[in-house]
Amino acid sequence: MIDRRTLILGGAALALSGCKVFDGAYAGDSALRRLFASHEGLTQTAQRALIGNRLAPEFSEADIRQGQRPNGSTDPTDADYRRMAGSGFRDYRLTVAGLVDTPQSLSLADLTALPSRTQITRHDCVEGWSCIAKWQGVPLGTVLQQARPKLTARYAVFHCYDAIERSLSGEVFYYESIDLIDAFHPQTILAYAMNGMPLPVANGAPLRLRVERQLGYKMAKYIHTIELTDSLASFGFGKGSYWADRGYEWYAGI
Ligand SMILES: Nc1nc2c(c(=O)[nH]1)N[C@H]1C(S)=C(S)[C@@H](COP(=O)(O)O)O[C@H]1N2
Ligand SMILES: [Mo]
Repeated sequence: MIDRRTLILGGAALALSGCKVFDGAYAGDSALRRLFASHEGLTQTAQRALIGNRLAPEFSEADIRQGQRPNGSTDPTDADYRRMAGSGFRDYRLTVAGLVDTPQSLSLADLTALPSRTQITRHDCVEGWSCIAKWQGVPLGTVLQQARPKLTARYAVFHCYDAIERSLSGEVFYYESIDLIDAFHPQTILAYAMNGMPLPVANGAPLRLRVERQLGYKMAKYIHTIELTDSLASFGFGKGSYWADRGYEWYAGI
């Protein structure tokens, strides 16, 4: 199972790698990947117990070797989205709804007026590449606190502007979810800036999630609504995550 050597080697590889298309430690077939990201490795509960509430590693400016590689949707075609993007997201509103006492509708100006956090972290995509970038945004916990979650709330579901799939039965818009432990983690932010610039459209403008201890697909881009819920059963095929509903892990811990 997990021997000390694997963990130490994994840690060293993490510290050394920059932004590479293929990174040894997290390549699709590596031992570390299998250990941390598969059913054969650890159950979600054991994984949680192992990593606890630790912080994800943070890096220095010198570790940023290239721009964040855009992946998944990179240019939503939704008409409302296009209109907002055309005017610098002046009319953008983030809705916070569901199991909250005071639902919110926040402009970008509202969000950027809140205390922000900046972190240089490594994004690991399940496809086997990683990138280090600097992210600035408002802690998700701050925004959720303003909405006053009800005691029954257990998950935050993110609804996005991009149709990731189109078929005869209609469009499927990207959706993701995390539990409130991760939602209130200090490094979990709603990012509006990347590498010192406003978040580009390709990377999720105007607002995307950073949940640093999980894989890239958890980090919803193009967020318009955050919905608090006590159950994921009614979202997508029941897992509340576009990719988890299609076979990936819901808890994509790294
Ligand atoms: N709304 C939305 N969020 C998304 C995706 C997407 O297609 N749509 N792709 C996910 C995946 S698989 C990855 S690796 C990251 C990519 O983020 P980036 O484009 O900033 O690199 O966004 C994630 N969040
Ligand atoms: Mo990804």
